[in-house]
Amino acid sequence: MRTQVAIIGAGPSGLLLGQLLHKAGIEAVIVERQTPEYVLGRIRAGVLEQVTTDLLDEAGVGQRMHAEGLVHTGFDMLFNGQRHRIDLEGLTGGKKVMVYGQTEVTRDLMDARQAAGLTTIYEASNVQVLDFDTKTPRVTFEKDGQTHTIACDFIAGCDGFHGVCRASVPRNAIQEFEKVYPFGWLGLLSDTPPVHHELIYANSDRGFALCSQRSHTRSRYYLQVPLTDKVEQWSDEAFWAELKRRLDPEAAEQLVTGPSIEKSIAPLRSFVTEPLRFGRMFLAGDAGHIVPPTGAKGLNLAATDVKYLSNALIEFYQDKTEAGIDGYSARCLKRIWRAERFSWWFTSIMHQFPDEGAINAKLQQAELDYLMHSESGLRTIAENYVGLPLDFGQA
Ligand code: RFL
Ligand code: PHB
Repeated sequence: MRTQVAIIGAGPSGLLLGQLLHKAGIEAVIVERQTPEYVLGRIRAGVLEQVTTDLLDEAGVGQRMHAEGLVHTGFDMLFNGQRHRIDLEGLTGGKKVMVYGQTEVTRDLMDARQAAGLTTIYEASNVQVLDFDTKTPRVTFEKDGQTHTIACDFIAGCDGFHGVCRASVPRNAIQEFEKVYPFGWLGLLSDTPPVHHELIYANSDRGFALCSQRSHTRSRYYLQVPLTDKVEQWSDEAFWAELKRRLDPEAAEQLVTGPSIEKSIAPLRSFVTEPLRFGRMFLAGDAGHIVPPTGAKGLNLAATDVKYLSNALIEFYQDKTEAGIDGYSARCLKRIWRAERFSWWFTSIMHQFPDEGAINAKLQQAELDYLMHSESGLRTIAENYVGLPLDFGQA
């Protein structure tokens, strides 16, 4: 088989890249190791920046998002027993975010890909990326007991944190920056109305909690838990009881509980790979970087990487210039580090750090109190949360 761009991974990064390239008349094949149902079963991101919703529109898949997604103009921060609203719209000159689940984004992209008759190979095992330091890279994989080869011009590594692309780069050609946090997030999805019409990020002395949502009838909640906790230890009843303890009395009283549809624990990590280009292979999305979910930046960063990459590939094929692919890494990394910094900082002021002593909690309270009473403090949170413009760092 031959194609122009072999995309590894059919998560949001790979699918969006496939769609943007298709719109530009560039051929791509996606190779994914899981089934479509498995990919859709992973409950992850919920908040899309305007840059991301614009990209989904550009890819021609924004219709259902605009019909069913929830536009949010602010969110609440809870600490010291009190809630404070961050007026995103007022503080950023009119910017908003869209609450629309990653599952739905993925489903919309999968449907569009299928409708356009584009090739996605699911359940591919032993995927290998080869010769990406030459002009004739190859991808090999096994399926139905046979080994297949894809010859291509470029490989796009959209295969997430545990993928094969980054792992195939020689160790002396790559630098990795990493911070692992001493806790995880236990997430619960339920068909219950959200406790509040906007998100609540809570710093409590029992640990962080987040009240999010997927629709007016479906809620997503998270609790900070020790890394040693196992999801089996957490009954639904225990989850709801703990969440109530971390909320203010009004929210605790209004919380509607019900059976979980999904429950899982995710570790928290800050991680960046430099560079993101290795000859004719590029890393995009979680394959190249991870942010702790507190700032809701992971999927949004993935979308902007993909936009930069599709622009670079379009320039290569249409304008016969390599300037875009040469600049890909530096262009992405500038934006990535800004989002890494915000996600790390927001995580550090909202969670309990067991090893840092009582002084840490006191300093957090002082910082939060300062931020809530400072116009520039509030603006700092709001402008980072709604996200940077796509052309950030171009001047
Ligand atoms: P994905 O989604 O991990 O997809 C990678 C795909 O590659 C496949 N794959 C392979 N395929 C072939 N061969 C191999 N060897 C392969 N190895 C892996 C995998 O099966 C998979 O299908 O990466 P992608 O596409 O870069 O997307 C990134 C996002 O998923 C991620 O950044 C976000 O989910 C992060 N995130 C959030 N981001 C936001 O922007 N806003 C949020 O509100 C938000 N909340 C979250 C989050 C992530 C979370 N977890 C669980 C880490 C909340 C949570 C709890
Ligand atoms: C979610 O709804 O899953 C979600 C929302 C905001 C975050 C992280 C996750 O910061």
